[in-house]
Amino acid sequence: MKRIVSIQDFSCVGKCSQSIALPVLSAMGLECAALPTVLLSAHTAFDGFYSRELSDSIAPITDHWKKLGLRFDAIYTGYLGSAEQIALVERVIADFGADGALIFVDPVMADHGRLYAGFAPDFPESMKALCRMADVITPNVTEACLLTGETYRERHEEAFVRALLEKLLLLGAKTAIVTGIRADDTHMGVAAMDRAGRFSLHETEYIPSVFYGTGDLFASTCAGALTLGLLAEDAIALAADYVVQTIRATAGDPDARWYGVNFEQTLPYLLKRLGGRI
Ligand code: PXL
Repeated sequence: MKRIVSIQDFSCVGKCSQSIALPVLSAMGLECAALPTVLLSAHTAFDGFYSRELSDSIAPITDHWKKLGLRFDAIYTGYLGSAEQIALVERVIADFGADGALIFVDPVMADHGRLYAGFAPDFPESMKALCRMADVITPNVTEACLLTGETYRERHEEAFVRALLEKLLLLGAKTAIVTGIRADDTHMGVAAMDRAGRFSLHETEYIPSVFYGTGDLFASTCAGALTLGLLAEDAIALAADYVVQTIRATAGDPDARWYGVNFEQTLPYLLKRLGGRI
């Protein structure tokens, strides 16, 4: 059984980060270890949330893992609280990524053209350094623009997407994946490019509503699929389709929570799509 470590915050309420990664990756047949970076009473969409960075715990936890001789097939990073935390996570990657683990970095920091609240303007510079250590990076369009210096825009024709991916690859990853591509009013897309220039674009129906945690759901599923050995083009299609199924289920649920998506209900879809790969 393959083992992946998910490095991101733990929000006690609200579905994002670890509370998506753990169940999704476990359902995909992977052993999922968790390194929580920040502890929040609820994710940042809730007013008045309590938040505490767990930076002091990172080295003691990983030192113990080193003593145990633990190794990981994949290291997956998501939301990190500060530039200091990024530096600590770089150490974890240097320590545990040396023997061929897949390094998957979701540079969570922004959406809809803006940095998330709480991040300093120079945070993208630190995130760039983490991306340089990755095999695979999965920014959304806003994050990709912040990482490459491109100007953010609302519509993304293929030439723009290709140029963005080429610039992202210059950061050093083997495969760059960009999510949240809007070529027109009715589609949402995700595109991947590797260093050999292999390009794939997967489009799904655009459902016009904003749901929290869909980026984390995409990244967790994609990281899991790549760890299981799927090709990038198959991993992005699987993850994007699962997210759309989940948004559809959530949008159709009169009892849906405003703070997250009903990914629990659509896990059977994900498992069916994975078929015998687990
Ligand atoms: O979904 C990304 C994310 C992860 N973790 C926390 C967040 C967010 C997005 O806002 O607030 C705590």
